[in-house]
Amino acid sequence: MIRTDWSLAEIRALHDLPLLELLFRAQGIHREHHPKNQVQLCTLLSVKTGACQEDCAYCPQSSRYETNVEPEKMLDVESVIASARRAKAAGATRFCMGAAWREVKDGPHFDRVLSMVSGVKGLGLETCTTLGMLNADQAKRLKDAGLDTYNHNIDTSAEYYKRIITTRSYEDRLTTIRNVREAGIHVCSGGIIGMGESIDDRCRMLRELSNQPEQPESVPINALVPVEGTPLADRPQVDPLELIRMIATARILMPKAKVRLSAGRQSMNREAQLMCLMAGANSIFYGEQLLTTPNPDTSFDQRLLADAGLTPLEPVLT
Ligand code: SAM
Ligand code: DTB
Ligand code: SF4
Repeated sequence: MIRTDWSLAEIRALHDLPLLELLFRAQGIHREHHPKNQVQLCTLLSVKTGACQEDCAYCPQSSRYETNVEPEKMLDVESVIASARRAKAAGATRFCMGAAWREVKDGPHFDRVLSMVSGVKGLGLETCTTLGMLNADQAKRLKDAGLDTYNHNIDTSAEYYKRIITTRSYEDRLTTIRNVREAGIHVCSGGIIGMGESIDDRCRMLRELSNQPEQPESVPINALVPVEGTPLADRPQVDPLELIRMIATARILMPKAKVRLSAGRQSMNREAQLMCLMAGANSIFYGEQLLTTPNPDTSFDQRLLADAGLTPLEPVLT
């Protein structure tokens, strides 16, 4: 039932369907595989901000660009658990911790992340981390600490990737994803639209994700948040209809995955956000901040859910 042999032409044909046809098909598949009228609330926290050596062109945390992100020392375990407790009290069921690292290095910082994971898990929240590249042993240690999911995006197509990041390869990314998979951790992998890539690049990215031997459990679709000082600062805002098409196509290709309406909601109206949910998105980021950029207020999202008759999804712990 789950196909992992999609061709670019097939994906492009889905992507380019008349929008209402695409939405209709995506919503049908969504209803077969996911509870209706539910949305998962996920809160993000940057546990180590800025001063990153990498050159990811979209990222305000790279030390190579002059942005308004102030590098910060890594947070301590107690303050992360306190944030997670607040997120839970506000209604989140998943807590994602991010670090501005190229890769995980063994040592006290990684040990601290492991304690953060166990602590957050202990609150009854789903845990997710995004820490850069990971080897097999590190993946296993995260699993043992109670990690449910690891986020590592492929970001775009293999071809366009080289225009966005030069300091680590597409193949490196796929290796990390394999290490995560082999450790028995759920894979969260997706990408960004609005970086100047073509529609075929977007479809190639979806082909890479959906043709993995085991499709990712979680697929974040981000609209670029253009940040002053980064090479992509002047990119125009993504047209929400393009984001809706991406989400719907991802939903059809990966029926069981949680497709996540991720960065970029701040510049979208409520109707567009609801269309993303109708297209098959399962979750939103919930809380005033993503990692370093703003996200809608929790009160805005609570209203959105209430007005649309949506309920927050209950946590599923592995
Ligand atoms: N440093 C780790 C890494 O790069 O793997 C983890 C954190 S990194 C910020 C996680 C993901 O956030 C990136 O792969 C990218 O897809 C997304 N991201 C970063 N900056 C973004 C932006 N300005 N707009 C949209 N998505 C962004
Ligand atoms: C993902 O795909 N999107 C999130 C999460 N994974 C870690 C990050 C979005 C970051 C947006 C820019 C910022 O706030 O720094
Ligand atoms: Fe560093 Fe991650 Fe930002 Fe790239 S995306 S510059 S690796 S924090």
